[in-house]
Amino acid sequence: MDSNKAFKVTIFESHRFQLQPASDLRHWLDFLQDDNDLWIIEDEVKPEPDIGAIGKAISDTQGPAALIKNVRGYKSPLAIGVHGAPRRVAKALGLEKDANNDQVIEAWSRALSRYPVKSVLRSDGTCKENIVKGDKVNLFDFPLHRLNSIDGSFFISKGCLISKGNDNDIVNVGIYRMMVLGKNKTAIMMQFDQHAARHFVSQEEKGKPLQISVSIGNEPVLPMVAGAKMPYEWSEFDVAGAVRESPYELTKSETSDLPVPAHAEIILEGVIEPHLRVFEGPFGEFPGAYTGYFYAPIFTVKAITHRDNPIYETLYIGRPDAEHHYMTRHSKLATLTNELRKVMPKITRIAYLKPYIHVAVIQGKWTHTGDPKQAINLFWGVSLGRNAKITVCVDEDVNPWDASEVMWAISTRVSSSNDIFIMHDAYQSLDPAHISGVSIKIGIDATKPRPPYLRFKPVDWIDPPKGTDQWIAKIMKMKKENRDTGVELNDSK
Ligand SMILES: Cc1cc2nc3c(=O)[nH]c(=O)nc-3n(C[C@H](O)[C@H](O)[C@H](O)COP(=O)(O)O)c2cc1C
Ligand SMILES: [Mn+2]
Repeated sequence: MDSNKAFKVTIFESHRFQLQPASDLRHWLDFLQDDNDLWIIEDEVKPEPDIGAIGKAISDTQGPAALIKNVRGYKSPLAIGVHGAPRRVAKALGLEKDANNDQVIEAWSRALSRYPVKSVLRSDGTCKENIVKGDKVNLFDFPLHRLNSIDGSFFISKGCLISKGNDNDIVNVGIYRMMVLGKNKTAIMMQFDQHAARHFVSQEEKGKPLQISVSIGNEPVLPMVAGAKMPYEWSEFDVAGAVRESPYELTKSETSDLPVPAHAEIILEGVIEPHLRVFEGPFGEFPGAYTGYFYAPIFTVKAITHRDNPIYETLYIGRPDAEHHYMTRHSKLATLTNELRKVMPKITRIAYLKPYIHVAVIQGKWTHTGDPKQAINLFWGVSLGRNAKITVCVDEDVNPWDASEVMWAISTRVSSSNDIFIMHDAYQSLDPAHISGVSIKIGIDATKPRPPYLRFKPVDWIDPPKGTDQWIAKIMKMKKENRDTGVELNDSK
């Protein structure tokens, strides 16, 4: 690992790591190497199908992260699988490698309660070691590839997109797939309710382009935050600072005022043009199927800055569970739990069953028979609740992370068809069962039956007052005798 020596900055011992998170990707790879969790591939690797196949193999086996030093036809090394195993996600949070799901979520909850740890703006940054502008911009300088064989072009899959709509907006960071259209152009697929999409639409309505920067090759916390959903008013940089318990170091972009991670491997800068769209796709997505075409806006890259010998980072996306499921499931659950508990404090835990993200389980200290249904409807209405197609509610004696316990609850506590309900016309543009972008959600109340305790009797139907029939007969008789009663009687009687 000769040239890799150049990457070495400091080596942390595991116990110190909790105090000093990795400052950049190289630093993190060094730590993984020392922890026997990095696979350095010296042999030449073909961009296709090897990069995708290596990423898929790491996700399937929860193997080590890979640093591929020699991609055929390219100069830059490539990292894949950095978040491709649960133990690396735990380590990136400064936890023990065998931390369980509840411990990881607890760590996220503590981190979110520390928000904000304000980022700091430096005048310099290693991401500026090389600055390429204008005609010299060439995305093909980096080892682009298709992860899956029917992908419509090369996709940049692990870029953290930084944007700010109006002046008073916060700086947002989110992960968005970018389909390469040429040496300085990509399409960007943004589902309409995403924060970057809001920024874009706010500018497009004024006929203005949206300035963006995209950070590729980051220390491991930022992608976990950028791929989850934080409140709109929060900056993901200040969340990453809260997770790391140290301010995120940023520096200014070359072509705009947007801040970017000072020690990222590669930064792409440019604009998303207003009122311009292109067909984007197909792309092998996280449910394990290709999405068709989207009509997506276009990113024109005006400048690229990068470190010397930049490491291009990517991840494998495909049939679950893959790297991005490991990377974001806990951060997503921590924010979802926060959102739901604000309305329903009786919710105790929220979990995903394998395959992660598609099946969610909400555990609660329910007191009213309608509580679980309300919780499921809430879940469907908040940020990334839409990702789960099936949502199950369970009681406190069921471990929501254990599929067999959840199945037991379903088979013994679902008491009638009322306990299984469907929301039609749900938004989920990536559901392969509903390529139109209109999906369904299935809710299952697998909790013990409880009385609707606010009523004194289960059902209180209103009976007609005593004697009503006799008065009806009287009126009918008057009608028959053609006497004007001032009352229209129902002809069918
Ligand atoms: C690897 C990966 C790729 C993603 N690609 C997209 C994408 O192409 N379009 C999209 O709308 N969301 C995509 N997401 C989901 C968003 O990153 C996620 O919903 C996030 O909350 C968006 O953040 P924001 O709303 O703060 O911008 C992706 C997530 C990951 C982890
Ligand atoms: Mn956001």
